[in-house]
Amino acid sequence: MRVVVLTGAGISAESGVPTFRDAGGLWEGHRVEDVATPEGFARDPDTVHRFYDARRRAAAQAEPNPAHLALARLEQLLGDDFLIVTQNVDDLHERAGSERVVHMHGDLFMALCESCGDRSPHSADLIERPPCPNCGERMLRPDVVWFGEMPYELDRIDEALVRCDLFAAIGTSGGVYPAAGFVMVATEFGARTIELNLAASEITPLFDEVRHGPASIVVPEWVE
Ligand code: BV8
Repeated sequence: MRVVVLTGAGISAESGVPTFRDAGGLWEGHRVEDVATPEGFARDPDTVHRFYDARRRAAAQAEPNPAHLALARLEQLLGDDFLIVTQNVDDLHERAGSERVVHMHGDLFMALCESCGDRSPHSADLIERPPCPNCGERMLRPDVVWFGEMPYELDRIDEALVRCDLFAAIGTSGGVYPAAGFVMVATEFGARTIELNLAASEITPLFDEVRHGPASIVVPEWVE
């Protein structure tokens, strides 16, 4: 049984990491779409650094919840037949023990150098413009995928979607593509699909089965 699980901000909500919808899509009065874009970063890098520095600090304080831990148990059972594709940029899946995790929208704890392209682990604030460990230039940005940028590892994700027998989406509003379209790819190639979410999402109608409730309850129940 090959299983692919797509996670969104809702799986980390009970760990105290705010979702995009909870913030009402705003940050310091800026629309997230304006802050999480290359144009927003070019226009006002300090605001964007403040946005990500604050989220990195919050994520570092958070702890994995029973939903993250249940998925780590499922990976123990299924091994290479299991894959998490997360839209989240926190590291709670890894801290729960998951190893087979694709961060398609990047990782708060990695920095990308705009000068030499080097990607390196980075957990401190970037607003002070620390030097790139590779080229020394002070051109580091958060290694996250902004709107209009190409998500990471789409080929690997596509291959897993085409081959899987079961596709689950957990804690995502299904408003951002190409992630929101993964359920259609899995369905097209014969997988069964299930959505585990607090409430109906934009893609609920596309799933074979839907279970509503907080992830820390419905995910362990589903895994057991
Ligand atoms: C791309 C990283 C080219 C940074 C993020 C028109 C039509 C279709 C597409 C587009 C279009 N116009 C533009 C596009 C493309 C665009 C897009 O989709 N725009 C949207 C706004 C329409 N997409 C892109 O630009 C992507 N790149 O398209 O490249 C391309 C072309 C073809 C093929 C490949 C590539 C790149 C998008 C990535 C943007 N970066 N994040 C950061 O984190 O700051 S997006 C960010 O928001 C997340 O990563 C996530 O993807 C998205 C939505 O967030 P969710 O995780 O779903 O969270 P949300 O708050 O929305 O919802 C929470 C859910 O949890 C809710 O349903 C709630 O009910 C539930 N919940 C809450 N509490 C709980 C819970 N569930 C369970 N338990 C709980 N306790």
